[in-house]
Amino acid sequence: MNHDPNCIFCKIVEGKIPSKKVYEDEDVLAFHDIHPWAPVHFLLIPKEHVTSMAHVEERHAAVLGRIMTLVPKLAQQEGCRPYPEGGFRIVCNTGADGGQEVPHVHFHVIGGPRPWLKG
Ligand code: DGP
Repeated sequence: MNHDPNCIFCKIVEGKIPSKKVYEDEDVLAFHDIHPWAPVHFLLIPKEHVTSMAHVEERHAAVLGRIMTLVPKLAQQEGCRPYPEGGFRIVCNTGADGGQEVPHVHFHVIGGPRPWLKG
């Protein structure tokens, strides 16, 4: 499993940087974003260091699928109302042009009562 000792999110996985955990299993960690954009805002990451979506390989399919299947359950757990009134966005910023700041692939789950984002 790849690991980058200089990566902020790898340090969160290791517990070297504290985080407010939402969910954890062997391969996945979810924690609150330090700068929330909305009433519900958490990040889902693979524990393995994968730099971005541009670095994803076939062998990551299982963990990425696992992350996607966790989204609705965790979104509701964190305060999103049920579908269809409730909802959320999944955002995965990738690379400089995609606005990615932390180079460890992560999925923002953003939601809660609107208004919180335009468009
Ligand atoms: P992005 O632009 O997609 O790379 O967003 C990275 C997000 O990570 C940003 O919304 C803030 C969050 N973040 C950065 N450093 C930390 C940290 O140390 N702890 C937590 N919980 N979130 C962080």
